[in-house]
Amino acid sequence: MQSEVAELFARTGAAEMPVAEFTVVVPTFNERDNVSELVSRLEQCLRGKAWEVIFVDDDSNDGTAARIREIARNDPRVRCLQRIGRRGLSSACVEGMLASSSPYLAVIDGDCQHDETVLPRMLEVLKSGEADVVVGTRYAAGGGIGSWNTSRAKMSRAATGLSRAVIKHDLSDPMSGFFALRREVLELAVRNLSSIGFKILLDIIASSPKPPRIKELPYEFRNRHAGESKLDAQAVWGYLMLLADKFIGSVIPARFISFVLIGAVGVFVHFAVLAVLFRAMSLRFTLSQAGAVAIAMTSNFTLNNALTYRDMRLRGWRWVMGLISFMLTCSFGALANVGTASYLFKRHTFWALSALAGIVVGTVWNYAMTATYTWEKQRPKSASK
Ligand SMILES: Nc1nc2c(ncn2[C@@H]2O[C@H](COP(=O)(O)OP(=O)(O)OP(=O)(O)O)[C@@H](O)[C@H]2O)c(=O)[nH]1
Ligand SMILES: [Mg+2]
Repeated sequence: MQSEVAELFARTGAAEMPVAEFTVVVPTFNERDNVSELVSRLEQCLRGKAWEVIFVDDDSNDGTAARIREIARNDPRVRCLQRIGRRGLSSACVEGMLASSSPYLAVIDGDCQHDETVLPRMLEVLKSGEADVVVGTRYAAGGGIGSWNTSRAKMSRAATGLSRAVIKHDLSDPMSGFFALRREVLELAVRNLSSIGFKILLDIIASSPKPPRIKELPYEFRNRHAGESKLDAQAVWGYLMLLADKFIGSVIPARFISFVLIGAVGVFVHFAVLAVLFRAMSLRFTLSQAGAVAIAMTSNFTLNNALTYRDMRLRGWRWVMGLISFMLTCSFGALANVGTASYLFKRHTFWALSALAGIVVGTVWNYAMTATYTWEKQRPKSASK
């Protein structure tokens, strides 16, 4: 096989072309004004090394992909992987790494907040065989969180504490988005990855069948070069979903857990609206109940669209079509719920147990059907902004 490959190289002239041994993967969403700056910084700090950079852009609406291609037309070390109708930092990093063939891989943010000058040392550590994964840490001597305010710092500390529940390593910064690893680490973990949310390093470590050897290198977190942060409340939910998936994902899908929790919030919304319409405004009960159902369904749909299905969020008229399909599906779910509960109750099952069985059947139906007909089928074929 090896001689076959060598023969092919000799015939095609590929042997003369430089081949990357270090791929830097950069997830981007609306980072147009950071792209050239990052490429020139990479070019400076990795000069003399066989490197390449793969930007994985989720169809940004600010022209990020076009800017990357403009650079790539003059620099074969630069590539753009553009994903349509998809969102998600973790899945973007995984797909970027899978699109390369280098033995050594790194992930760095596209906004120049990570200190790219650490990359050559990361590569050295990997090549020396000292570690399988090298993590850029903000929480070791020599590192820092830059100008974060106290609430952001507290949030990061709390999230770091929670991460200890899913990984055994005593890492100072398991939430880091800046790291490098040997390809084998990815290959061993890739089929177990959750690929949910922002925390791909944590996902890789928690998904590795045998704990990788990890070394940490400190760096000082910087301010964004340009553009705006994408870290929001939904990213926090994504993190909780990742932890849930790591804990019980092999039994219950994380999306289902999110769907059920949001369903529970819907019950509160329902009662709050009912109290206002029926008690405070003295409307007829049937009318009040119908109003409460409509508002609770709309709020459930909105929350699921923003949190459970963040990576395939519906917008514009697709949002409206999604809401209609969600309401229709959940109405059938309610029928399945009542039907199951009544059937069991008539057969002398304890009333609370009958009701619980109805709720389980209705919820599973709602989840399974809306996953397909509300989100999968309505998924945008073009940009999701
Ligand atoms: N492909 C892709 N990249 C994303 C997505 N969300 C964020 N990113 C990129 O991931 C990197 C980190 O996102 P940031 O918004 O900078 O998050 P952060 O650094 O934790 O937060 P800040 O400190 O506020 O900037 C940036 O390069 C983003 O452009 C996404 O859904 N898809
Ligand atoms: Mg950032």
